Amino acid sequence: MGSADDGNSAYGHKAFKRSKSHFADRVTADGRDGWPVEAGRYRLVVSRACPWASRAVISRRLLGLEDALSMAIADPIQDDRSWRFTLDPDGRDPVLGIRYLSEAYDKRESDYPGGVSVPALVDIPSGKLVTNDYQQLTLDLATEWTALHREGAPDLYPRALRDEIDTVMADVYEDVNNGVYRAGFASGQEEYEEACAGVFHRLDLLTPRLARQRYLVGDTITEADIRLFTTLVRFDAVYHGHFKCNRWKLAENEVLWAYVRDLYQTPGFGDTVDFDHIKRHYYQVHTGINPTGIVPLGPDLAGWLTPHHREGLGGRPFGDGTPPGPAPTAETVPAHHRPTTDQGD
Ligand SMILES: N[C@@H](CCC(=O)N[C@@H](CS)C(=O)NCC(=O)O)C(=O)O
Repeated sequence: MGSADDGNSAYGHKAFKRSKSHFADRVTADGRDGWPVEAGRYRLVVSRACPWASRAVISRRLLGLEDALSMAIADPIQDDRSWRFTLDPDGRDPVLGIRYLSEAYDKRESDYPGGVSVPALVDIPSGKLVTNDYQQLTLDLATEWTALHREGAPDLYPRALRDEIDTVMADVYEDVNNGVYRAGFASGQEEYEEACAGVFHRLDLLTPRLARQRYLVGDTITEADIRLFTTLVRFDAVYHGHFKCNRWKLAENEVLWAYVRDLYQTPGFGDTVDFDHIKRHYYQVHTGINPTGIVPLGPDLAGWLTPHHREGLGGRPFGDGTPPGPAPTAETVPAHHRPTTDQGD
């Protein structure tokens, strides 16, 4: 698979190192890289298992870009040709007409030798990959795609708060988003201990901050919350066990557990989360660290829907905007892949 976080290749005897996105063209309002923002032109290819792709999935929902930017959901289990569209009829993405995401990479650069990763933005007319730069992708959805945002879309990267958002995100990336991977794929005790300690050190620092304020920066949801959420929502399901980040479970930290439940219950966050894809991907694909491929039954998901009582902290989730409507029917996460209420839904 030659992947960035693939359990079989990413951790040899060297420290885990995340490979850089190779294609970093940007889709912008002025089209300066040759890729102008245009409704219906691009396809966002994701795996619901992947935390980096999930950032884009959430941003797209919050900003109401579903009609303008369609989405392909890959099978959570890659094969030796990487991400594939085996969830679709005939195993082909119905819009791009391809069976493997690598076909879009190859169209962009023939015999592309690097890893194939999600999220990926693909130009529908040419079938070519435009970018797999997940760090820039969500910032561009927030700031370059504004002409196509829904009415009431929040400002996820407000100009006045960018320095603070960038600072928080840099620490969260290093210690938390990527820290869990460094712990999980560590090939030595010392490397593991350093990464695992870093994860909890950062979470310990974030806890008093999030005890005082509802969101990470300012009083509304921003890009910083999206990036922390995508790791926290996976924490007890995969990082605690599979990646050995087990000083405590998120559900044992009253503040962070309430924070992540608050976001989970906010339209555009929890409705993108597929716990089945998350668990099967990590436990079945990383055979280097889970050779049996056995997927654990727990944890119990019912807690995700319990009251979080964070409204008392103030804050306006969408600022002057409004929450997004429900996810398009075709993109609804199956009921047995998410927590359900006792009444059934
Ligand atoms: N590789 C990307 C980050 C995105 C990423 O690592 N995605 C993972 C899934 S969570 C992926 O697609 N890995 C390739 C694979 O597993 O085949 C980068 O660092 O620029």
